[in-house]
Amino acid sequence: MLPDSITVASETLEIVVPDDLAIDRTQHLDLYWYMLLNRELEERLVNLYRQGRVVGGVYRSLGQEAESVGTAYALRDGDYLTPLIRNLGSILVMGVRPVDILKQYMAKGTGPSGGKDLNVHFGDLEHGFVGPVSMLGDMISVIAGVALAARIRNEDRVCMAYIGDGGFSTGAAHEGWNQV
Ligand SMILES: Cc1ncc(C[n+]2csc(CCOP(=O)(O)OP(=O)(O)O)c2C)c(N)n1
Repeated sequence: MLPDSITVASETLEIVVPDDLAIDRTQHLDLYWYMLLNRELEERLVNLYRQGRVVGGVYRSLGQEAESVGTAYALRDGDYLTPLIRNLGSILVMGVRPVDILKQYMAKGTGPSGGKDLNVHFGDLEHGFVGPVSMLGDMISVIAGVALAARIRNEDRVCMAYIGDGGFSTGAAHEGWNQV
């Protein structure tokens, strides 16, 4: 459960969660379960990488699991997200199976991209997961396009992309913000 207050630089701040935003015990456990799954799966991927069984790299989200899991968990059916390399937790929440993620990282022909691409570079639109391309920043424009399509069709959808400070500094990301 959330604490009632936190202390920052010797100042105590009260935490107030409006009733309609509060999450119940089952949801807390769900969130914790996904964060644990995120961590455990990444640990296994790192071990497989050390054994030379992962093609490409494993980008860790150690200590950042809550960011991926919490944001994806807040989406509804029909919303879309596009992850970055450290957002394995998000696609787990969207319903992608761990076994498919393992096959993808190991470039198996039976994996989601048929062994043609690596790590989180695959998509699953049925689960609201728009597959990312490698170029940092480019997915901001892509997700802006997905949001624009929803607006034109009068569909009530949240469309979410993740970005790091490196990606943030690309021209494509700024072109993307300006489309929204
Ligand atoms: C345009 C572009 N340049 C370089 C890369 C190689 N690359 C992949 S991840 C990465 C680091 C990304 O940093 P940041 O956006 O800050 O995300 P963080 O690592 O902090 O999660 C780089 C340079 C790339 N994919 N695209």
